[in-house]
Amino acid sequence: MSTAHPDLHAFGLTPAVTALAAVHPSHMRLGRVVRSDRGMAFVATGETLVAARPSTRLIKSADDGALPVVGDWVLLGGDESEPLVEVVLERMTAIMRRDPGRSARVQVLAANVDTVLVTHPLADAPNLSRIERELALVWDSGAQPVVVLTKADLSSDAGAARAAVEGVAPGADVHVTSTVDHDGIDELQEYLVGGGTIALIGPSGSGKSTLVNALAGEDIRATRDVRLSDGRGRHTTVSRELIPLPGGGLVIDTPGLRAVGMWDSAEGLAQAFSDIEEFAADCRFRDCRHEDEPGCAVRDAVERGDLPSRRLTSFRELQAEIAHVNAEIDVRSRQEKKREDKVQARAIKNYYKQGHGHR
Ligand SMILES: Nc1nc2c(ncn2[C@@H]2O[C@H](COP(=O)(O)OP(=O)(O)OP(=O)(O)O)[C@@H](O)[C@H]2O)c(=O)[nH]1
Ligand SMILES: [Mg+2]
Ligand SMILES: [Zn+2]
Repeated sequence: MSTAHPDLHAFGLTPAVTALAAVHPSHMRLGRVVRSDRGMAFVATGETLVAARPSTRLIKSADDGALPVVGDWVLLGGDESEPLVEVVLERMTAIMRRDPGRSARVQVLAANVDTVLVTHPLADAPNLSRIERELALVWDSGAQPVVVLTKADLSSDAGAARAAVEGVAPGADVHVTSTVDHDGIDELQEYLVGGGTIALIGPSGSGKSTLVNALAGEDIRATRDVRLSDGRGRHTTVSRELIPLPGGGLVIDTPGLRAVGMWDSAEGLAQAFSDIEEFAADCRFRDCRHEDEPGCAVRDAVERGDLPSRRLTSFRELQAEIAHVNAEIDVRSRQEKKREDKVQARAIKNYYKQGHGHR
């Protein structure tokens, strides 16, 4: 059984994690990834911070997206001079998007997060489609999404903006904050009670790092300089990082996301659009696409004014995107299978060429 250092509790250690670690050989050290950078994982063991690479065995056995990411619980082997991540323990939750750099690949943004603060600024009217997309991604991760509308001090009608966002966020709490007036921050502390891990996602400049500082009660993260804050697309935060907070609980601050491509997240979509799913239960056909089928309860709801038509449009767009990515995943796995078959066929051929076999 792997033994855990007592100080790992500050990094969110739970009995469930201890149990997952217990089935592995005891010489390996348990730790949590606080940052992952170009293949190197920085792992808190409770005593110290270890920079470790994934072992060759882990790289070979790991599926797409299974290498260590921030928030992962891992087991370390190797030696002093070359520590290695030997095992990534099964994730309780994983926030995944389509890898913006490689087609038909997944990128895991963070693991083992309990609550995700989907952070959007109120300086302009909230971007509802973007919020819906991020909510689908978070629901799919298994973590609980919460919407945080920031910069209320810059909004002319924060109440109206909040109501609009509530309409696209069934099942998620919506908070309104201002770090200038210190409004709405205390309510967010409740998500840290019990030592949970929260993560912040959202566009660059939405005030994620500023919120982290407000929650910490001290400036532990660099935020964008107000005097320079006009530049678009400049990311102040450049890496995803897990930080234990002085008052308990942990937070993962992330760089602003430019693109949020859906992954294979049909379940998350259904949860993010549970209002549509409820209407759909009354559609005449079980596989109704809510397009031109007769007896469609979803289109009826739109006609009655019970469901905004933009909501149905977003749902369809995200659904189509997920179908597209699934088709790409299929093509890729077929190609990979073909390649594997070829390699195997060649190996068998060589085997016989070398005079083995009974022919
Ligand atoms: N007026 C006002 N400004 C805020 C508020 N919260 C954050 N800001 C400002 O918004 C700017 C961006 O804040 P950051 O916390 O750096 O934003 P971020 O989301 O971490 O950005 P990235 O790290 O680039 O993803 C900074 O100039 C903050 O001072 C707020 O409640 N009100
Ligand atoms: Mg930041
Ligand atoms: Zn229908």
